[in-house]
Amino acid sequence: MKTQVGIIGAGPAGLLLGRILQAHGIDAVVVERRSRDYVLKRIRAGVLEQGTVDTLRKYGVAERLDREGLPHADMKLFWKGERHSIPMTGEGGRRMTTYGQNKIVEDLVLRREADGLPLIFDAEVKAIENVTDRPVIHYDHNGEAQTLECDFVAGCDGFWGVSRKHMPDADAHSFEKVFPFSWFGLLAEAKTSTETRGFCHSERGLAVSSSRGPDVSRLYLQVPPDFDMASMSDDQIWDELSLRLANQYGKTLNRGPIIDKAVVRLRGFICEKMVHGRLALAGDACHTVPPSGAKGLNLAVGDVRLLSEAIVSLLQENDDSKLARYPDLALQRIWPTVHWSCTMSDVFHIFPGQTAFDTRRQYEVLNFWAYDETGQRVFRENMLGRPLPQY
Ligand code: RFL
Repeated sequence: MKTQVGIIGAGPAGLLLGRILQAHGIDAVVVERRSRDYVLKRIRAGVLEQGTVDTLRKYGVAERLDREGLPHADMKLFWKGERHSIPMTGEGGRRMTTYGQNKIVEDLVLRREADGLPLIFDAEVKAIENVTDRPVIHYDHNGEAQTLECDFVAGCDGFWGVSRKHMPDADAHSFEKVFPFSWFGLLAEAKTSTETRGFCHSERGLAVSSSRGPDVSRLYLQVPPDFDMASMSDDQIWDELSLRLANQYGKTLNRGPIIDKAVVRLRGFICEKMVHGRLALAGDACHTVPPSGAKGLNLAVGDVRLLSEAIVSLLQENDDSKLARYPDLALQRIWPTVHWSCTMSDVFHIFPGQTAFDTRRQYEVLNFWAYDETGQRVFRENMLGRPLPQY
């Protein structure tokens, strides 16, 4: 098989890239390791920056988002038994919107299928050959080895993908911090009350409560790095969430059946080597943020906006100057955003060996964000997200 752009990975980055290239008349084939069912059901991010919402609107995949997305007027932070609300509307009405990543992925998959464009599930990419000239993607599909010849390859295959391995000296250009804890993510059929929704610093460890719809809650608990999900019953999970999020505030959590559970290790990671010949990386393939900043999906969308422009120039005008600038421009947004996500992690979690002195320092940062005008602005601007650099 032949195409102009081979896209590895049907996450938000790969699917959106396919959609933008389609709008510019460029052919692409998306190759995805997992099954269609798995990809559509995978629960992950849910907090969208305005730039992400605007991008999805611009490319005609925001009809359901406009109907079902929940805008945030504020963000609540809890600590030391007190609750504080930080107004979240920025200049020009910029705001954050809650809408599940699984729904974005579904909207993009259904759109691509309706347009009759190639999207191959259950197809694991094993290697990319001839990256500097005319790349060939080698993948396995239905037990058979297949090839896809391309003019360009976009590695949108997430943190554990194969694309980054084809960047020369990727390790020498990579920077990583692994945090000494994990998040236990839960999806529950339970109404999220506005009173318990927010980010909570607790001496028992972080807890987060957010909403994914009128009757669905998304909840997180800080847990040890080697946490075994089977070690807690659903009642124990709700009891722990209540202890951290509700009891000391005189509130009660709405409980309901837990329909999804996952444990994710927190890490910050950036690979600055994002382009080599006719291969470029985007999204989690070249950076991972701890989920505490709710930024991973938003960063992926920013990368894809920049990369798609570079690919259009390369393939339609034979101009590779934008591709050469893509990493530097994208990193102008990636580094401060990864820094912010790590700062949120530093402030809200209890670290091994943490002293009362360390906890009081965390309170000081929270005081600054909640009560100081400059601190509120710092918090709001970081949560609302950075503008996309322009070529
Ligand atoms: P993805 O979504 O990981 O997609 C990569 C795809 O590539 C496929 N793949 C391969 N396909 C073919 N051959 C191979 N060899 C392949 N290897 C891998 C994978 O199966 C997959 O389908 O990366 P992408 O597109 O870059 O998107 C990134 C986002 O998914 C990620 O940054 C966010 O989910 C991060 N994140 C959050 N981001 C936000 O903006 N807001 C949030 O509120 C938020 N919360 C979260 C999060 C991530 C979490 N976890 C589970 C990591 C909460 C959690 C718990």
